[in-house]
Amino acid sequence: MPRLTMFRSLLFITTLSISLYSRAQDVCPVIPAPVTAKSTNSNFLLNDRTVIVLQHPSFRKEAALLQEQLLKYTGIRVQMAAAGMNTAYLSARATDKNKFPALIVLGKKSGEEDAYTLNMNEGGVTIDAGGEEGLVYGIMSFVQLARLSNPKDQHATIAGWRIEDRPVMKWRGFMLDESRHFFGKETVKMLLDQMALYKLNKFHWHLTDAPGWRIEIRQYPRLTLVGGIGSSTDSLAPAAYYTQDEISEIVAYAAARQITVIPEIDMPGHATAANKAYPEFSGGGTPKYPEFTFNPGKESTYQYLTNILREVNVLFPAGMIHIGGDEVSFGSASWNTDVHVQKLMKQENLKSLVDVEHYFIRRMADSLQAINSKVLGWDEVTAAKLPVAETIVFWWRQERPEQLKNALDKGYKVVLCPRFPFYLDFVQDSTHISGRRWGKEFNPLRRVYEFNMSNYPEIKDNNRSQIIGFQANQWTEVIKSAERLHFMTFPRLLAMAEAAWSDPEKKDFAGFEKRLTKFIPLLQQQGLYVMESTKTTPEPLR
Ligand code: TNX
Repeated sequence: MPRLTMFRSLLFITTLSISLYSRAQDVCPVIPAPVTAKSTNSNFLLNDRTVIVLQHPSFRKEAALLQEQLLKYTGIRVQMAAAGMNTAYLSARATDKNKFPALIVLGKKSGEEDAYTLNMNEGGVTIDAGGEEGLVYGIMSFVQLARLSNPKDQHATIAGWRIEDRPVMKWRGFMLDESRHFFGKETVKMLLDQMALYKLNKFHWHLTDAPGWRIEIRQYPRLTLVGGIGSSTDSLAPAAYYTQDEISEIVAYAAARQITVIPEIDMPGHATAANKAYPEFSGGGTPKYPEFTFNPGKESTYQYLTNILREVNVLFPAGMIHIGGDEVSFGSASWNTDVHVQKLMKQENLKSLVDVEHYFIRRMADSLQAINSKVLGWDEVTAAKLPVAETIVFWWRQERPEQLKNALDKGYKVVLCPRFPFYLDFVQDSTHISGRRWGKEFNPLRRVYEFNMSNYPEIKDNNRSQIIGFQANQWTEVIKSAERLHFMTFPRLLAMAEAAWSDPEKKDFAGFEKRLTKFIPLLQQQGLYVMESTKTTPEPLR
């Protein structure tokens, strides 16, 4: 090879490897991808001498969360700084590293509650946030970076980043159905831990449905003692439910992680379990869906359900209750022959069963308004003439885009959770056996990740602000074991988290997949059974 050519190719290889190297350094591994992240070309050493400094007294709870998360995930025991210690130490430390421990400084900055800045270098880490929400998000980014640095023996050398971040969508939700199968509080706490790590902030808890009623109501104890018996796969399974103390424990656990818990008490359909316990309020059903509805024709039903909602509202400080409203037609044919419903129809001049359904939903919405609770419902409630400012509609029927359009035209706020791609009970791979499909369609990781509002012609510049966020729903008719629950939820929930948090313009599936490979072992370390590849991870069938 002539000398010049050799020199050129050497130069080429060197430049190529330098640029590949610096490109690798430029990609911040955090999921969901931050708005901006720049390497600080420095390492932060985290160890047992690291201390946390509070620059704002209201951040004490978050400091405790940071300590707890670092201990849980890295084994490192950081302490709160002794009184009087402050950022002046940072410069003192710069001159004498051995004398002063590195600091993590938690501070406040102006701007949105959920925005944060994370700045890491040799001297220390600062997390500045608009409010408690943003601070927790900054903490979670830092905890992710700490975990990804392979901490060992109470030491972690963490590559430094300067991150400016805030979410695109305000509602980043996950729904769990515990009526079909009951998983219990340890599983729920594990899910809340994962939600927090990936900055999801709304846990929608589907607590009642046909197979079982899962929340203790003191005024009506048979709801759980009788209605709690059974599941989708075993009608005689012993009563399983959450006591009110357990509900409060979980609500507090979520709150510490900036997650709001929204209970769902499904009505007037999906009520079979409740009707087993209190048959006097049943409106009947059909042969396929027996005792499926509450009775909208009896005045006593409204009092009963209002009493239940009043008790539920005390347990959940969210100030919002989801009252379902879905698939009432599965069982409402029985209303045609119910004397109470027939009387109501005459009295209120209701022309059809759907009119009755909407009348019922409106009455329950009135009850919620009277206790200052927002009304949340599936997209069936769109036509019920609910108070626009107090209602959130969950669009789930992807085959009915007109429901999304109606909801937007009427001015409702909307959470997008269409079956495609946000129903996690659909299989994620063509080879999988257990789980839902719709014809040939299902929900692979890529489809969840690539969800983009701009693909929906119903969503336009003038109504986009009504879309408050996205939500993944986990229905559990054929999910019985924790192992299968993990398998069906992860890693797709991380893809949903990034779709909801990050800038849709900057999404890149190949890049996401690459970052995800580093997180799979972290999920596994938490005891989660997660699909790495269809070849290496057998599908748990139940
Ligand atoms: C529809 S989504 C339902 C659920 C089922 C789910 C199964 C919704 C409001 N209703 O009751 O579990 O499909 O994918």
